[in-house]
Amino acid sequence: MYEKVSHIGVAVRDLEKAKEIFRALGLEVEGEEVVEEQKVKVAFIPVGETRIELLEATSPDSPVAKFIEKRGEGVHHLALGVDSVEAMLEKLKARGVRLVDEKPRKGAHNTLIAFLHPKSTGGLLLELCQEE
Ligand code: CMX
Repeated sequence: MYEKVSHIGVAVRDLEKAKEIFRALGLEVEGEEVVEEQKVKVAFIPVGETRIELLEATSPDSPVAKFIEKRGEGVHHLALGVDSVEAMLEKLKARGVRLVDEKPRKGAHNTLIAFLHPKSTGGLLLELCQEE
């Protein structure tokens, strides 16, 4: 089942600059990590039980680099926490939802993740996220 809004992904050109902006707003930045599989460097900003995830591309063919090139910096995706990504993918596939990932992949901070295609979710990139 869906449990919560896990995080909101925000695409940034420069992670260091973005961290300073959020620190100036009085927020704590933590948990920096490179997620090789997604070609991003991330840092997390906890706000209650939800986090803002800052995303900087680590290569020009990263989905985040392509996104910024096309749309500029800003909100990139919404991640919904689920108890099982695999089970949710099965359910959504059966309902005809277009999946980016047919199988769970490794996300930041020991999570399993999978993306749903924005073309079948009203233009919003949705991520399913399971804490391991
Ligand atoms: N939100 C909404 N729409 C998006 C989008 C996003 N973040 N990224 C791309 N799109 C749209 C594009 O605008 C485009 O729409 P139009 O055809 O109307 O112009 C369409 O999706 C196709 O985009 P594209 O630039 O041609 O890119 P691709 O088809 O190569 O890839 C997508 C699109 C969503 C499949 C790809 O970006 C993807 O696999 N994303 C999931 C992985 C990801 O984003 N990882 C980084 C974050 C990792 C993390 O949180 O750890």
